[in-house]
Amino acid sequence: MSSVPSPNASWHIAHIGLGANLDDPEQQVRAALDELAVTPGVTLERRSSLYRTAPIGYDNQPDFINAVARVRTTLAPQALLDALLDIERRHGRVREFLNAPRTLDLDVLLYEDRQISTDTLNVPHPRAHLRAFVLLPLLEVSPDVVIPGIGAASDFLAQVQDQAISRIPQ
Ligand code: PH2
Ligand code: MG
Ligand code: MG
Repeated sequence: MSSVPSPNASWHIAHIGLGANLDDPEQQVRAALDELAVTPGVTLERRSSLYRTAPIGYDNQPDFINAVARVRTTLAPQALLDALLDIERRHGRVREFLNAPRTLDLDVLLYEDRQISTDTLNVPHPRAHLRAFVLLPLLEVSPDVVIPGIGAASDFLAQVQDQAISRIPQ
């Protein structure tokens, strides 16, 4: 459940990664961005373009559609994740195996400059800097963003150049 912000709650910048590769993935991602925009305690600041990307980790599955959203939120990191999991469930997300095809995956990539490690949440996302499908849309919404404990996101672009990704024109 996402909570309603109190009048004096403070706002935090977070970056959310979106991914889908089943059941009209473009529509899944576009709809999820709209749902994020009306989530209580969340304001959508910027949405990246959509990108078509080759699957990483488990090859034998359809290409993905990926995007990144920059939000302002009054939700604490775990409450934000819970709100994202609610949206995933509404999109019929089923967890079959690690890196399996999915109707929708929403990840907290960054939450301010915080480093968080709990049973349910690892922020920054541990592989964000290794994946073109994260870095390109992330840099589109926040060109100067720094991944805490890792470095400037733009410094890692050269290392993901071999990963297939193409921006979908609006
Ligand atoms: N997500 C994964 C594993 N592999 N590959 C692409 N292209 N896009 C994804 O969103 C993705 C992936 C695990 O969350
Ligand atoms: Mg996820
Ligand atoms: Mg993921």
